[in-house]
Amino acid sequence: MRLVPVVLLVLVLAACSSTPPPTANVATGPAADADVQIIMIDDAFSPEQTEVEGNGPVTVDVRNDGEDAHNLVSADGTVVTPLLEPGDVVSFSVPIDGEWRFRCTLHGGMEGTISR
Ligand SMILES: [Cu+2]
Repeated sequence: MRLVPVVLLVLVLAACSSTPPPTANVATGPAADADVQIIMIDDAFSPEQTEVEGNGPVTVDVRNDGEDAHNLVSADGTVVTPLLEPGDVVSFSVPIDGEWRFRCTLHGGMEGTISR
């Protein structure tokens, strides 16, 4: 009978560990001195591949220079931008260790990576 509370505790801990990763804070407008600048065109990211140095979170500016709306969603789920209309800019910072992949969910093949 004494095992019951222990089993319940394990179940609660297991439930807590399945929470999704935190989403990066996406702000409207450019960040001061962003580490990486990504331009959206129709339909691609420019540059598609960026390499960064150093440690710590990487600040990223994303600007839509195309005529269509685009978004940026990271493969790891940390960043989901709103739909960017032409001329819109957003910025965010993400921890990057290895290859950080992202894409536009509206246009197949519109993809990119930031790696370190
Ligand atoms: Cu797009």
